[in-house]
Amino acid sequence: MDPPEEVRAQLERCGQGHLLRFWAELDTAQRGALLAALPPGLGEHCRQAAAAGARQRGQHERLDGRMEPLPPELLGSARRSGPAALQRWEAEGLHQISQNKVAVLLLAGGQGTRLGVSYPKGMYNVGLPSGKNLYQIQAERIRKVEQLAGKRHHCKCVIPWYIMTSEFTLGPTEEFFVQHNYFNLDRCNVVMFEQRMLPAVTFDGKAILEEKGKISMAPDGNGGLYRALMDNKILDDMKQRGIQYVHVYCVDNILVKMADPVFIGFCISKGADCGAKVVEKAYPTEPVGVVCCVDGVYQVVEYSEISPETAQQQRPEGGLVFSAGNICNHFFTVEFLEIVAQKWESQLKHHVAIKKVPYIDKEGNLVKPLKPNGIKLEKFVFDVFQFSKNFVAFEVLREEEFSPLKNADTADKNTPTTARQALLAQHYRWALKAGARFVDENGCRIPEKPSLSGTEDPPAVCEISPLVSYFGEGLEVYMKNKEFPSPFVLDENKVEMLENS
Ligand code: UD2
Repeated sequence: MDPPEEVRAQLERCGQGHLLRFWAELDTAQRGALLAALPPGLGEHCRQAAAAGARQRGQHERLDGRMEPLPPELLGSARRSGPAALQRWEAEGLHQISQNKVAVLLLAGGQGTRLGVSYPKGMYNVGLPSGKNLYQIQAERIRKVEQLAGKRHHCKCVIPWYIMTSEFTLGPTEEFFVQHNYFNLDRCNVVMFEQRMLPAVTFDGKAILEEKGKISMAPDGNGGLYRALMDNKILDDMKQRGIQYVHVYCVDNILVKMADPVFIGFCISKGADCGAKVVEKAYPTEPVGVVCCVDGVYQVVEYSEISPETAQQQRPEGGLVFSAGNICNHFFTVEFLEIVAQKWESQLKHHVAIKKVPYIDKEGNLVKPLKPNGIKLEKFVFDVFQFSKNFVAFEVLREEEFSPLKNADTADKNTPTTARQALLAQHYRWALKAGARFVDENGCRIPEKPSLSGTEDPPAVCEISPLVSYFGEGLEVYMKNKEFPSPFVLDENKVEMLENS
């Protein structure tokens, strides 16, 4: 059987006739699947990708001369603010949570290529004593902060969890949540939806076949969020539930404060429609975007798009000029998301990623290229900051809030080991602050090390379940002046035992 004549003619016209090269070898199902997968606007997409790729390989768009750091009045800070302000923001955040006006939205459509696992990153277990994976930690933090807000305001409240997945991650993520009984969340409050995919394209503008009957597709970037919100009627769902504020975050930060009341309260108290959490950048080439102004408009310049010279610029008093490191934790009002989705989504720019894309050559062999051969276009979630009427940024302490899992343990940064260390260092600090003491297997006191950095092993291993404490609060009652072995896991069962002891 020949492909429908008009399809062949259409593909030939837009320079994509090669996609039917192996038609004769495909069975009926494969033929059907190939035709069904031909995306609308394929020719235009391939033209755009090749042009963008050529521009990028020539030179990055030069933003350097146009970049300015964030004005200080726009940058709130957990470090520089006194306890009264922090408590005020936290109270505001908890109040909004208790009113069921806050949701969290996870960006989980990425492929996790750098970590090198074939399953979604959220399922990863970094080797904590409890064996918890990232999804479980996040789910338990949601439950705890719901509890804190409910207790303070004498009510029961819900933080819906929206999870954006892609063709690669939806199936396994759903299955994982079912297997784990949705980590004891009510499953009607966990809403998974899918982002779109785009074809990978060669430098000369041809869509790439990864199998004889299959085009190589990749998710359209975490900025695909805005299209996906519309495609899946997620904003309608939010409005039906009365949600007004959304905390958007990326999957791999083991220290993420889910629905962080302080951040949410800060943004609301400033009347912001859009906000970004930042940490001070650790070193010039750290792979985090910088939040800054370009031509007077707030935006993030991604680590792959900033020049080394600009990244290295120093302030006269010391420290980097562009130091506001994006940690992919954003605040949006639902109203702002609606305006973006309806009015601005189509104007979001495509960023170019040049990648090694496996392909089927003319003879029908699968080739794994050693050099980059393909262009993937992606939108970025933060590219909507420019449309904000009132943008704010909020600086938090790295050791308390940011330790991303990006690479396998063969790398020296952002690995399972560094993520585990960061979490255990934090919990050790919390335990010491609550008055705990640790002893070794002979009952001897383990010398304390209160000023522990996030990148070394604490002298005693103590993991605190998020179901017991969200951010170090309420631990004195279980830990003050008590001795604990190392390793020690403070979970709900232990809490019960300690209460009865
Ligand atoms: C992201 C930020 C970067 C910095 C860093 C901190 C973007 C574009 N860049 O860089 O500025 O803050 O994180 O850790 O936000 N994702 C999707 N769909 C996609 C692609 C990615 O949902 O098509 C998700 C992915 O699953 C992850 C998040 O977006 O949760 C960030 O993706 P990444 O890890 O590839 O981003 P990275 O580290 O390059």
